[in-house]
Amino acid sequence: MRYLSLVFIMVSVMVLVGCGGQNTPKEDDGSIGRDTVETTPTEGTVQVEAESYTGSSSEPDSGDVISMTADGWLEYMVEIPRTGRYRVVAKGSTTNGGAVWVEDYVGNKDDRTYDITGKLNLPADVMKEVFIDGSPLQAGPHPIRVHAHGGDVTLDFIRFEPILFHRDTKESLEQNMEGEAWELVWSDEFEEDGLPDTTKWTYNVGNWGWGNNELQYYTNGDPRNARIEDGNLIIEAHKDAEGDGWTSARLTTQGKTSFLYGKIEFRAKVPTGRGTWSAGWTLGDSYRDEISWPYCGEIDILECVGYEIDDETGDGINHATCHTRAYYFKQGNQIGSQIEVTNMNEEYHTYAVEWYPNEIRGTLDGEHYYTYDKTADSLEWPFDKPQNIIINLAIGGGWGGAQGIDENPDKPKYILDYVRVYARK
Ligand SMILES: [Ca+2]
Ligand SMILES: [Ca+2]
Repeated sequence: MRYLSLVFIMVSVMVLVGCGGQNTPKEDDGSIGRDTVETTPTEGTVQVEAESYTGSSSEPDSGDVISMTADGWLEYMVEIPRTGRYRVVAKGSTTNGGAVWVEDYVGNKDDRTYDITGKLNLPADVMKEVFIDGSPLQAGPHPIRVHAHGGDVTLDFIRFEPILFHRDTKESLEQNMEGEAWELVWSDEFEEDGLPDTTKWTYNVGNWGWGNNELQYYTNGDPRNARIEDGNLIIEAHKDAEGDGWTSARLTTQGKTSFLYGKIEFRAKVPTGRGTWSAGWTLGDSYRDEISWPYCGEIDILECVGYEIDDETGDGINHATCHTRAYYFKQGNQIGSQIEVTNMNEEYHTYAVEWYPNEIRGTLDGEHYYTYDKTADSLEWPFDKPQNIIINLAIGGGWGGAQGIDENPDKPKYILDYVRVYARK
């Protein structure tokens, strides 16, 4: 669901900020939730002093803090000890509304700009720690650039604290795709009330913008944002009354089960409302951090934005897209199709792909409307390796927020009856 319109739109966003704190990363399903920061110092934290820069946009002062004007930057080489999701903490201040953001893999061969934090809004005048959660970083050297944005900033340090180490996916299912009939091989029917089944799903947690300047904080096991009710998984976005911004949920099979080939189905209703961005999709199991993408491949199966859905009738549009290194937004050549969907807000529809060894076919309620069949090499066809299933409801971002966000939204609900994977037999 990512990146589609970044080339056209850069939306400046407010991210959630707060006081810093260290926390304990977990090996299993757990990662910290928004309100559950633990205080145990942890292995794997890396702090980079502002004054130890290896490059800069201008000649800064010496001292143990560094000042930059808006659009200034400082460069560092950061050695990340272990692959995982990180909290990124900045200690600094601003006199005029400045923020910082962190660019990863400066000088990468694909000439891309990897924003791995979104804006960290600094406090006025007093030096204080602010942070965002969830930035993906793989073990190894990271040439980073800390950019000032929107005002003058003074920076003391940047710190990377692991909140969840990478887990290998334990089970990979390869589906036979020859034969007439379909046979169910994996599903979640969402039949048992309560939290989602953690033998099937893990949470992606945080508010780093998710590569799209999205607004929401994805929570960890918060039933307000993800719960099973009356046979459905409900992913519900909330706007915090205290002005802390949005929360929502993103569930992935990464770390549990990955899939190679098969028919993947989402039976769902999606929310209306400007700013919502619902998705059911897959991401290559080789994803570790932003430089993995789009080499790892991505298949967007259910993808729709609220401003394309009529608030009255619920009629809207679904988009199916494959992203690969050969065909993606940077070249402006990603391959997708769209289809009109009747009352997608209040009626269930079945959004699916049939993923064969040489072709991916998108269907809506069984009607074929999309084909991706570029298979010349791994840049065109990374789809000979397993993918994880992801379901999420984003708010704002380059595409979802392109026409603004409703001022007084109801709680947008993305309702899934089931997710199923079939093989042929
Ligand atoms: Ca310092
Ligand atoms: Ca169900």
